[in-house]
Amino acid sequence: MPELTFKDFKISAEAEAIAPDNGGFLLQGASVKLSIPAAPRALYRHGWQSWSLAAWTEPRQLPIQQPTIHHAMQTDPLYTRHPAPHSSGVMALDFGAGKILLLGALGLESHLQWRQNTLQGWYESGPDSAWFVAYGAEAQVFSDYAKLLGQKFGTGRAENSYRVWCSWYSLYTAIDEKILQRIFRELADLPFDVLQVDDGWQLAVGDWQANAKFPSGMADLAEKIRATGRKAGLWLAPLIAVPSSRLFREHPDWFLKTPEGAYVSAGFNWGEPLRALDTTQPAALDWLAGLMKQARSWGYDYVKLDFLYAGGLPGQRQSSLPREAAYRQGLSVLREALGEAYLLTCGAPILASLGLCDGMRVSTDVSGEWENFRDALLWQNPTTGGARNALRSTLHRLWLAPLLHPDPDVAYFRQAESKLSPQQNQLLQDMAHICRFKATSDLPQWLTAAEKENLRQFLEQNPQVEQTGRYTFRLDGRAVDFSPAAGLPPAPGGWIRLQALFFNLFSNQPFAMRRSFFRWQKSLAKLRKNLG
Ligand code: 9PG
Repeated sequence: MPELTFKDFKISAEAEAIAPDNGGFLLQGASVKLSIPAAPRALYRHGWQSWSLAAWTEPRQLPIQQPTIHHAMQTDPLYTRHPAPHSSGVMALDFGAGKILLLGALGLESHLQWRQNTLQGWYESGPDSAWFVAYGAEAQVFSDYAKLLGQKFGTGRAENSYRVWCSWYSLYTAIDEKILQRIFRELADLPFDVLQVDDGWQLAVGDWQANAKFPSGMADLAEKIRATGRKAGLWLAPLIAVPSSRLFREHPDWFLKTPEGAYVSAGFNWGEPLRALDTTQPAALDWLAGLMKQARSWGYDYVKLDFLYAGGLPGQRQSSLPREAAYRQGLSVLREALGEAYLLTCGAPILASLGLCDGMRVSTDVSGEWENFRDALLWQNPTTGGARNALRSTLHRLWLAPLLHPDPDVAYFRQAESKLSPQQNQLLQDMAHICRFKATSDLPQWLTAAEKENLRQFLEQNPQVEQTGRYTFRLDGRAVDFSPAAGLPPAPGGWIRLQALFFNLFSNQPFAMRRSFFRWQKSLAKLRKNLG
C-alpha cells in the first residue's frame, strides 16, 4: 500500500491515485482508506445539515438520538443507524500534542467512518471522487481544506453580513402585522440593518401567501420596514409542505416517495408530517423560482430559506440525479431567482450548499435554556433547540467562515422570558462576534435599560477576535472560554436510563408530537394576549 508521509507521521493509503497538494495530499477514489498506526484521542464528526451535530467526540459510537420520528429533520436519516462512527463530508482524528489528521471530501454525496483503525471515505453515488488528506495543526489543516472547498464550490458573494432582528425567538408563530409593526417602531433607535419576519405569516407550510393575521399583505409589511431605513427579511421553507397545504393537495406528484410508494418523511412539525419536494421536476423548479420572485417583488432583500435538507433526502426522484446534486440544483434555481437578495440557508446540507448562499446556519436553534434535561439525557439528542447545543455545533463549524457567513443563531440580552444566565447570554453574544453574524429576537419591552444598552453596544462594536485554543478566544483582549458548551451530555445510567426507556416508548408517537404541538400553541396564545 502506498504511504503518505507527513513530517513526523506515516500512514498507508488505499486510493486510485495520490498526489501531494496544498500542504497535504489529494486522493482519488469512490472509496479511499487510511490505515492509522496510532489510536486517536478524539474524532471530529460533522453532521449532514445545519441542525445536525458537529463536535469532537470520543472515538466510539454515539447513542442513537431520540425521537426517531425526527431523524429526517435532525440527522442524515440514511446513516443514523450506521454501525460505525459516521461523519458527512469530513472527518478528523486528534492525536494530542496539537496534531490532527483530516480526511475531507471535495465533492457531494460523501461520507466517512472510523472503523478498525481505518479512516474510510466513500461517495454514496455520483461522479465525484476527490479527497483531501492533511496532518498538522487543527486550524491550518481545516483552513487548507476550506480553501479547496472554495475552489470546488465557490463562496458566498455578500461582503458584509447584517445586524438582524428576527421574530422567531420571542414571538415564535404568534406574530401578526400589528404586533410586528409596533415592535419595528420600538426598535427604531437600535442599529439593526434587517428586520426579518420568521415563521407565522404564511397560510400554511407550502402555501406562501399572507394569512389572516397579515390582512394588509406581505408587500405592505416590507414597505413599512423599508420606510424605517432597514432591509426587509422573510422566512420561507420552500422545499417542504404539510399534507394539509393546498400545494400538496394540488401537486401530490411533486413530492418524494420511497421505492414502496409511500411519501418520504421529512420529519414532523407544526402538528403534521412533512413532505419533501422533488427538486428535479421542471414544474416544481418553476414554482420555486416564481416563489422567490414573488418574495422579491414584495420588497424582501434578505431571505432565510429553511428546512432545506428536505431537497437532499433519500427518495425516488423524477431524474436520476443523486440526492445532494438534486438538492443543489434546487438551491441554484432559488439563488438565481433571488437576484441580489442576501440568502441565508438554514437546516441546509452543508457541503451541498457551498457557493450558493451568503450565510448559513451552522447549528441547531438556540433557546432560552442552556440544556434541556429530557432532550440531553433521556433523548441523548444534541440537536434540539438550546444554547449549549447551538454553541457546540457552531464552535465546530467555524472553519467554514472563509466560505460563507456562519450564522450561530440569535443572541439573548434579556433575562425576561428566558432561563439563561447573564454569563450564558454573554457566550451567545461573544459567539456572534466571532462569527461576525449578529442577530437577536429580544423584544424591546422585555429589556431593562441596561440590557438595551448592552444590545446597542453589541450591535455597534466589532471586537478583534483572536483564537487561543480549540475552544478559547480573546475578544479585544478579553478571554472567552466556550469549553462548557463543547462536550456532549453523559450517556444515561441507572435510574435515568430506565426513565429514558419508558419515556422513549411514547416519544415517537405522532399523538405525542401533536400533543406537544398543541400545548405549545396554547402557550403562544397566552404570550400574544400578554403583548396586548
Ligand atoms: C421556524 C423555525 C425558525 C428557526 C429554524 C427552524 O428539528 N426540529 O424539530 C426543528 C424544528 C424547527 C427548527 C429547527 C429544528 O427551527 O431553525 O430559526 O426559523 O424553524 O419554524
